[in-house]
Amino acid sequence: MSKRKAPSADNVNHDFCEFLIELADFEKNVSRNIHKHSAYRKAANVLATHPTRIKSGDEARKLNGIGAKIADKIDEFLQTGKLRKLDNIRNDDTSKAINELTRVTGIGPAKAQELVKTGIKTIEDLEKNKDKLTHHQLIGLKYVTDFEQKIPRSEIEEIETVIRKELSNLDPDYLITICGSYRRGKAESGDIDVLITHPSFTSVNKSKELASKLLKKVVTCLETHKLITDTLSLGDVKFMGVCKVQTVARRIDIRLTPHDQYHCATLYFTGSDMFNKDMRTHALANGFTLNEYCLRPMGSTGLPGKPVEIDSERDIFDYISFPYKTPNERG
Ligand code: DCP
Ligand code: MN
Ligand code: MG
Repeated sequence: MSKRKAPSADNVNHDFCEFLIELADFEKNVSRNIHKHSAYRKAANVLATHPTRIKSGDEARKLNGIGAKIADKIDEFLQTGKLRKLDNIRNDDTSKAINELTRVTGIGPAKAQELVKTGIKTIEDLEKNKDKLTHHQLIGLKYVTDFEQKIPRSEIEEIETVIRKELSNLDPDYLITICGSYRRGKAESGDIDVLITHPSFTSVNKSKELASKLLKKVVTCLETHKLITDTLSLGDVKFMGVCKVQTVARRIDIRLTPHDQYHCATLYFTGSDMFNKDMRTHALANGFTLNEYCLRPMGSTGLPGKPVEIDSERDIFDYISFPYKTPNERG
C-alpha cells in the first residue's frame, strides 16, 4: 500500500483531478467521511481517463460518478481558477497538521488527530516526541522524504532482478510476481508490491507455521543480501518493510499467498483499486463473488458456493464474462 496518489500527467483534466484528490484526502484524513472520500476519488478517476477536456460542470455531470455538487465545483474552478472550500481547508490549522503528520507511514488519520490534540503538529514536533511513536511510525519518520519520492520503473526492474536471483538460489520453487502499478506498466510507482507463493503452501495446507517459515526465509535472504534494510511489520503472510538498491530508501511489501489462490491474488494486487472495484461489481452482477483469494458462484440462498478452479488470470475474466484486460489496461 502506498500513500498519496497523483493523477497521471498525460491527462487533459489534470487540474480538476488534482483538486478532487485534495478534497478526497481532506474527507478521508480530516472529516473522516469515507463516502465523500470515495465520491471524490471516483470523480477524479473518471475525469483522469476522460479523453477530452471538460468545459463545464454540465458536461461533467453527464459522466458516470459525477453529481451536481462536483459539477458545481468544476464550474467554480473554471470561472474563478480556484475553490473556496479548498482555500478554507488549506488555511485550517488542524487540517494542515493532519496533512503534515499523515505524511509519515504508520500515522493514519486517527493517530494524527490524537497527536494534534496533544499539541504535536509538525514533523519537527514528531522528532521531539519519538516516545509517542511505534516502531513502524519511527521508521516512517526516518524515511519520510524518501518514501514521498516515486520509484522509477528502471529501479524496480533492478530490484526485481536481485529478488529473482537471490530467491532462485534460495529455493527455485518460489514463484514471484511484482504486482501493483509496476505490473500495470507505470513509469513510476509509489512502492513495490511483491507477491510470492510456494507449491508446498496451499489453501488446504496453509498452517501459520508453514507460512511464517516460508515468508521469513525470503525476508532473511533479502536482508542478508542487503536489499531489505528495515522491517515495519512481519506477520505470517505479510511483510512490510524498506529496501534500497540506489540512494533512496523504498517501501516494499511482500505477501505470501497459497499456491492455488495465486491468480486471484495476482489480479487483486495488480489493481488498480478502482479496476478491482469495477471487476468485483461486475462479478456480482454475473452471480459471482470475487476477492483476493478466490472466485465463488453465488447460490440462490445468497451464500457463496465452493471456489471455482482458476488456472490463469484470464480464467477469472472468462468466468464472469468480463472482457479480458492486460495489466496495462487496468487503470
Ligand atoms: N488494492 C485494492 N484496494 C485497496 C488497496 C490496494 O484493491 N484499498 C490493491 C490494488 C492495488 C494493489 O492492491 O493496485 C497495490 O496497492 P498499492 O497501494 O501499492 O497501489 P498501486 O501499486 O496500484 O499504486 P502505487 O504506485 O501508488 O503503489
Ligand atoms: Mn503496496
Ligand atoms: Mg504499489
